[in-house]
Amino acid sequence: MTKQEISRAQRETVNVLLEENRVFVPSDAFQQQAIIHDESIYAEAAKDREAFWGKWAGELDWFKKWDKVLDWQLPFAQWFVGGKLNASYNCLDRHLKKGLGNKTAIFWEGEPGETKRLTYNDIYCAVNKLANGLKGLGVIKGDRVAIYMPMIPETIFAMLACARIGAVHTVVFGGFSADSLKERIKDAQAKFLITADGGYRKGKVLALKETADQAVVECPTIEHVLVVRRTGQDVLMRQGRDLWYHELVDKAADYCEPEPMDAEDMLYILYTSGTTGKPKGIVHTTGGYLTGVAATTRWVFDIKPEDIFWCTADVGWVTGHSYIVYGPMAHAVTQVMYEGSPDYPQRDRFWKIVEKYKVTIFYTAPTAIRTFMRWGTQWPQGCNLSSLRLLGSVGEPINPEAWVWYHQHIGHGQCPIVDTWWQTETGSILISPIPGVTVLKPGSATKPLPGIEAVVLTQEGKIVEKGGGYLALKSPWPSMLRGIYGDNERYKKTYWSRWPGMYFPGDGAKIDADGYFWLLGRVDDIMLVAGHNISTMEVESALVDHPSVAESAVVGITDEIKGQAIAAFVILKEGHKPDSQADETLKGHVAKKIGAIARPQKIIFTAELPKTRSGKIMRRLLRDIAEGRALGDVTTLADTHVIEVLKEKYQEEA
Ligand code: 6R9
Repeated sequence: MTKQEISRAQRETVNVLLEENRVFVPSDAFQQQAIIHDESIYAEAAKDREAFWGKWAGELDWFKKWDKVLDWQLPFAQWFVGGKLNASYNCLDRHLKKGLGNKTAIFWEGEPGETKRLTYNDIYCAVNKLANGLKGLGVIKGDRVAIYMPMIPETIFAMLACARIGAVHTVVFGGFSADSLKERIKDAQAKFLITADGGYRKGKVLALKETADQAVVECPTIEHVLVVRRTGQDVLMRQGRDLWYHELVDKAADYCEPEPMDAEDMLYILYTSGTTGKPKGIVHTTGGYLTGVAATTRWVFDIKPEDIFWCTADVGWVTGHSYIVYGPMAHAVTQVMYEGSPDYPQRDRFWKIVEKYKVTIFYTAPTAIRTFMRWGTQWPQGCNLSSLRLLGSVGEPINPEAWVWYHQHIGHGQCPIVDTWWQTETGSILISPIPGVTVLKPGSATKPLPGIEAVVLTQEGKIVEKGGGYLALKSPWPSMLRGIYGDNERYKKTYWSRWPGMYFPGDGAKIDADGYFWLLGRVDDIMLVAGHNISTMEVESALVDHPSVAESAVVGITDEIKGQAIAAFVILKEGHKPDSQADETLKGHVAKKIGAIARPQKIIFTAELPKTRSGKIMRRLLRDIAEGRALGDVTTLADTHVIEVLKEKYQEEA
């Protein structure tokens, strides 16, 4: 469905339908100013996909143009074969050459409240010096450098400095444990580690260097540890191995020639969030990845030179890589970077930041939106959010209830919301609205972007025209992963073995009569209750639809009669009591919304849910708890305390 298909007369009814969670038409004003404002881009891409991607690759600066757009030896793709470029050059040098050196790149705010404004010139200088410093320590093209840092500008400098000299960065989220860090350093055989003395989170000081030390003792490949002074806390510096960042860059020369990288040279390895099993080192290369993130930054976020963009993700997550560092910086965007948590010192910190910097485009995760809903509207209401013109969501399916709340209370009923589906593996957004073109449906990521061929398949691999099934991608795209680091077999088996020639992302999806995609979460999470497939996400969405529920996580537990029964972990909104009446009400509510088959057998009220740092619920752990098993891998869990509390609670109620 396109805007053109909805007549003006219809449009009024259509906007009323928003109440019923149906559709939202982009306003004429938004459409007129949008970079992409007509749908011909889809047809152009479909007509000749390679030419189309070639055109978007051409928006980057290349030292040498490619000879061939795509070499596809299923499942191994090479994009822009023979082309040479450098990611740091594309994010910095080329802007300076156009006279944008004094443009603000980053408004940074530390959790305790200090601020920094960094221009593209500032970042260019910092990156060049660090690049020279790293070179001086013996880092060469192809070496892996691990980065374990808080959300401070030096994290971006470190990534771009690696890119400048052709070293491969592997960023490990600063909240991960010593074990997670160790596992990733070992898998990547990293020679260098860049970290900080500490960082701030929820008013506390994290002991990053101490954790890094514990990890590095067991990592013989690490030659040097570079330490940024952030908090000034005491840290132990091991002689010969550890160096202060500021001492290294102070001595370094001002200019470092960017390494001409082959389009297919590795840019980074990023370990997936690991909601299931052992983390995989996802490999991204230079030319295709940059093309994908740069193009989607324009299409989806409609970013223009005067925008103030804020992506709240951590840099240690793929969203931070693609939509803080490489996508926005390739376009000389001005953005906000915030170090800490949304409730420090109060629950309006995010809105205070939006107000202060006049953020125009805001990109966050459903888990955060549901938390804001739970905290209540008084927090955003107390701030001026009128600068916002576009909102985004990523990380999980956004339930219609949260979508509408986000639209009304953050987007003052005006901002389109782009629900962006993608993965660490896909590198850039693949299914999403283009806000000046697409009619939105709350809860749907809408349609595959131009140049992306997504389908919904049955288990047997037949295309589903309308209905539920498995999401798959029919053809390669530039920013796709090039493999799992050091494990081609696992790459083939995980992503390419389900149906011939198709990429399987592991997600379930529904397609509706308008060809809109509704993501249903990981297929591992789909429950089989008395012979019916029920997605955890649908039951969660039904629960959150009830006015008393803030958030929920649903899992299937073994049931002798039905095969699986449904257990729901529920967080109530403030002011609601978790009693037996609430229990009955909610069970009845789900039965009414979806059908008796989906009625939860058990509801467990809780104050928190176990999540990864990027906000995904770790259902695997909830299943373990609900079935009384020993807990599996918890290294990617954000807060291990949550699990202990939940276990006690479940045992109490069982
Ligand atoms: C970017 C990111 C990927 C998985 C993905 C899917 C879920 C992400 C979503 C979404 C529904 C969206 N996911 N965005 N589900 N709607 N808009 O999250 O990467 O951490 O690798 O996770 O997240 O299940 O397969 P990553």
